[in-house]
Amino acid sequence: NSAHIGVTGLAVMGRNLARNLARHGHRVALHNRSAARTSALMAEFGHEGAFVPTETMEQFVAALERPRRIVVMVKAGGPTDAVIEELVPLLEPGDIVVDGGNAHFLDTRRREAALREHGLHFVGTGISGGEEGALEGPSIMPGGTPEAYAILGPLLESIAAKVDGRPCCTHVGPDGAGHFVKMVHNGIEYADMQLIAEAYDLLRHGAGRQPGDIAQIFRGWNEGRLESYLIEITAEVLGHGDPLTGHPFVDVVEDRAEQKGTGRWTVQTALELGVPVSGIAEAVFARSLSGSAALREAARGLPGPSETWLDSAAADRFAGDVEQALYASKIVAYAQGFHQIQAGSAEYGWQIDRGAMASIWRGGCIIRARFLSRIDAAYRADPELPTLLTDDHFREALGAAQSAWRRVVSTAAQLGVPVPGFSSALAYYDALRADRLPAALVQGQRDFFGAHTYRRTDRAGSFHTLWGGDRSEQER
Ligand code: NBP
Repeated sequence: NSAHIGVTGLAVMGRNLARNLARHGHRVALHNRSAARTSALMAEFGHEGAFVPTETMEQFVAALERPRRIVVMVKAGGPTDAVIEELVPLLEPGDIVVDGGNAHFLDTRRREAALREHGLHFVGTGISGGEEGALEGPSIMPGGTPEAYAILGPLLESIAAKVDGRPCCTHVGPDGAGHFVKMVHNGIEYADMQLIAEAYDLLRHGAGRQPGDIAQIFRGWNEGRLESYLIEITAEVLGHGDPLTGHPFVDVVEDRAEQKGTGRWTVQTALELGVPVSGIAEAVFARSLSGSAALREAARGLPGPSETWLDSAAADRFAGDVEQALYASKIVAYAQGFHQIQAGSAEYGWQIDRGAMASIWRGGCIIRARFLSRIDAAYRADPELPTLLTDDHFREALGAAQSAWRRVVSTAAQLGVPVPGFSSALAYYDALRADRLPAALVQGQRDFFGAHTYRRTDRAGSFHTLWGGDRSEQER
């Protein structure tokens, strides 16, 4: 009567994953550092399925069929290492340790290499969907070896969200690939949330709409191509009234956005890889700016434009323009995220199938959206697509949206509404499609002050101009 799988770490995520596994007919061994969580789970939900509660790590390991499948669901960082250290001496070659926490992919690479030395599989696994997703069906992004996936995959697929009958779970690639993709997922989530927030801000402080009306506009958008979990919950939040004051909820919440750090990791990693994820970076910076209380207080009186509202006819047309700008900017944000996956995959030799990532994000996770089927289709049509922007569907959508997009960004600038997400997305679009970039001038400046050399458009080799001398050109 051995358990099929074990979960150690039974806080909100681990507890719900264990229940999800049990509900799908798997016998689940349970363990937590403090036994109180295990007994609480048994008392409340023990009737939901076949659980094997254990109190010590030895009992937990002994309760599992071999090769053992152990999901570690503890606080990321030191606690994960502590649990691994405790587990490893108790395991046997071929056993599989799954880290379902939000680990940094470089930690996952380190742990995978260390466990491989012991003949153990280490499967760093991104799990998105929060508390509810863990119970009802998350999007699951497992890394590690194909051998481990062959043994583990069917269980994970059974508890993942399903879209069109397909599980939102697939083997992402070796070692840290799963946690890398989860990280980029979160980065895209930051960008998407920022863009939606900017759309709200424009409708509120440009077009003068009230939160309840904007909620209606978002509900309408959620019937179309923008249909997504984030748009849906935005309408819910905007439509909510504060029970205490009767004011719109959004007006009584402090306007300082917090972060746990995965967006920052995405940007830091992108900087290392040299991938321009400007939309994700702007979203992370926008949260930092919102939290810069002293700066904002000091700057409050700075002059703004004299014109601060659209007239009513323009305001009526504006919502349609904002929808176009939001869709176009969203395409850019996802294009940047998928570029980062491509670059990470190339750097670490992961061979990540980008279409499959779009496919497993269609359900269960925070960025789930109708739109992701389009991305899946784009990569199925051309697995080597250099950027999503040039896929036929997205090219057409961007072409159709661009004049509205430009009107929205220029209106925002005129009215003084900050739209770093919309405007950086448009700048990225215009920069990528430009025939010539002013980077040529930057190269000239670098050569002038630092003799950093430049390449010519008409000849091979590196060159330096004697700026301080007769301005002749030398080949370097
Ligand atoms: P927490 O991140 O709050 O971690 C609490 C768990 O870690 C408890 O079981 C606790 O045991 C255990 N733990 C700690 Br803290 N230090 C330990 C140690 N030194 N040795 C053994 N166990 C230790 O739990 P969570 O919110 O369920 O999240 C679990 C993981 O899933 C995290 O990595 C999180 O980033 C990730 N994640 C969370 C979400 C979400 O929406 N919450 C979504 C996706 C991923 P104790 O009970 O004895 O204190």
